Order: sequence, then C-alpha cells, then structure tokens
Amino acid sequence: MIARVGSGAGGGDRRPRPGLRRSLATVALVGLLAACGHAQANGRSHITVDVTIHHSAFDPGSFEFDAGTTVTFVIHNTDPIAHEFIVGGPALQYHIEHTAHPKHDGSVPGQISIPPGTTRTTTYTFTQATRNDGDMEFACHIFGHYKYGMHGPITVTE
Ligand SMILES: [Cu+2]
Repeated sequence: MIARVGSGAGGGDRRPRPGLRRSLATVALVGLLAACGHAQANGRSHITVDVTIHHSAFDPGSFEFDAGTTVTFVIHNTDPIAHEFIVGGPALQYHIEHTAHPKHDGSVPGQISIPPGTTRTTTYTFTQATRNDGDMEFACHIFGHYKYGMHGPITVTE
C-alpha cells in the first residue's frame, strides 16, 4: 500500500507536498493499527495476572483467555497453610485429585505448590487444543480443598 502511494508520487519530484505527506502518515497509521489488530486476532500475547489465595479461596474466581494466549499466573498465598494452583482439563484435575501426588515444583507448566505466606508463579499457554480438552479449571488438590471450593473455571475463547 505504501509502495503504491510512492510510485504515484512522480519519481524525482522532491518538493514538499503537504497533501502527500499527510496521506503517507495516514497509511502508516492504518498499517500500524492493522498490525495490532492482526496480532490480537491470532491471540498471540503474553499476559501476567495476579491471583490471591485468602481463607482457602481464589481471587479472582474465574478467568477467560483467548486461545493462543500465554499467561503467567502470579499466585499470592496469604494463608498460613500450603495451597496449589493446578491448571488443566477434567482428566488432569481428576487424576491429581484422586492420586497421591508430590509437591508441584514448577517444572510442569500450570502446576505449582505455594507454601504458606509465599508467592509463586507458573506459566501456561492456552491453545486451541486446550479448548478441546473439556472444561478447563484452576484448582487446589491438597486433601479436602477442592471439595471445600478451591477451584474455578477457565474459559478459552477463539
Ligand atoms: Cu488449597
């Protein structure tokens, strides 16, 4: 688009042309906006969100992300007991809830143990495959915590 405007300007004529200059600026601005829109349409972004655990409850209690978004969760555990933050679909949540599992050391994306009074981070990319994995949740599976209500939905949109 910029090339087409340039070729129509008449080659060697270097005199200032206010009108042309304005139109080039407009083209550049439109191009910039289009680039931003394109990036958003692809959902390729990396965002950071804060999660607070207080009295064995997550705040916020639910999330919604575009497919393709990488999210770094910064989880603040204000309680005097340990908690977990586990991101995944029904199969993963069921597995962790119903098996004895070790502390989550952060080596698996979206799975982290948070000792009392500490802050831990974990990063997870929500993809189209994630979307197809069933109802996504974030949850704590320390014994009794899930039943107590330590879980919330994650909606992954296209
Ligand atoms: Cu917990």
